[in-house]
Amino acid sequence: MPKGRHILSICRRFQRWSLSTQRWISLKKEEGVIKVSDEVASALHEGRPVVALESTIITHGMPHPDNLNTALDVEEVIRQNGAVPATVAALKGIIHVGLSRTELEILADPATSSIKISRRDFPIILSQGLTGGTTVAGTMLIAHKVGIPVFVTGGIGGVHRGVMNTWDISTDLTELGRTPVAVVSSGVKSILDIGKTLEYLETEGVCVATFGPDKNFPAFFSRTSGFMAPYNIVSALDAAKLIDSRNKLGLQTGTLIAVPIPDEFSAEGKEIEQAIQDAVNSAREEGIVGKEVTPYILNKVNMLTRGLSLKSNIALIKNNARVGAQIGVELSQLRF
Ligand code: PSU
Ligand code: MN
Repeated sequence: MPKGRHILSICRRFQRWSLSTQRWISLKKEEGVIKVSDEVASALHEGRPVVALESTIITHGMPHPDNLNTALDVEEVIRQNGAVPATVAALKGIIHVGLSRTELEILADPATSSIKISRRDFPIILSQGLTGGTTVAGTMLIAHKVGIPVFVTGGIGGVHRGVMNTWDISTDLTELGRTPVAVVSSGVKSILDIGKTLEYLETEGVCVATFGPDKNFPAFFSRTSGFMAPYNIVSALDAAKLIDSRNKLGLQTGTLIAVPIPDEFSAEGKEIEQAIQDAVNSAREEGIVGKEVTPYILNKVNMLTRGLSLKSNIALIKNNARVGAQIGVELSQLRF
């Protein structure tokens, strides 16, 4: 081996050792609080790509048994694309990173009493030994603690319509402002105020890029929202370089990569828009507030569209899982 290459290889080995030591030291602090599965732990240790997944979508976002089937399918897509899936959730007060099939079944079971866990909920979950699904914010926070740089979901929370009266702004946005994890999602649902959500992300200093040739920020069910993201990237390698550059500068902000729903599943139609409008109105009329708002609206939209929205939802998450895994693979090759 030429001398230069030899030195490079030693440097990389040192970098890998130092990263896993740092991770080990920080995980020591959380011993007994966070349990990383053997599969995820060894992938992290060896510098292989790992992709985090949220679980509020399982506990509060989809009906049974679609929630379980989708969770299993999404993990499979990530494996097929060369990464290790790490679904995050809390079971009896222990935060799990990487779940067994039985654990996924428990979470997906409507009979399990599950809390929706965002950043503010962790102290109660831990101190009272509770079970629940982590939101985008909750999952980002844990992913970062254990050293997982990429996280895949369907849609993130955002600024709600009617925010002037309710002040309802998802913690997902502030988490993106303070936690260096890349979130791959299909933008935000138009149950939210998409323009204000993008403004808020700008305020939080989050680098937002659409994935594809168009800067039009996707609106979950539809490929375009009419609101422009500041940037677009066209490949998993570009996404990995974006994340890597952010890390090189030591920025502690998240990155949002917005992947439009595949064309054949997109529903620009009036039907979903009308259902969203009706669901937002009935949430207000019924006095739904706080963390109940998003699950209430998601469920109502699904009922009103007779499952049409659920089908699109499942298709886009699987597509995001494919893209997220490819980004994870590219990133692990850049790092080592
Ligand atoms: N949007 C969806 N599906 C979801 C959620 C949002 O289309 O399942 C979930 C995610 O877990 C997200 C959370 O982090 O809802 C946001 O909730 P809130 O608006 O209460 O912050
Ligand atoms: Mn809220």
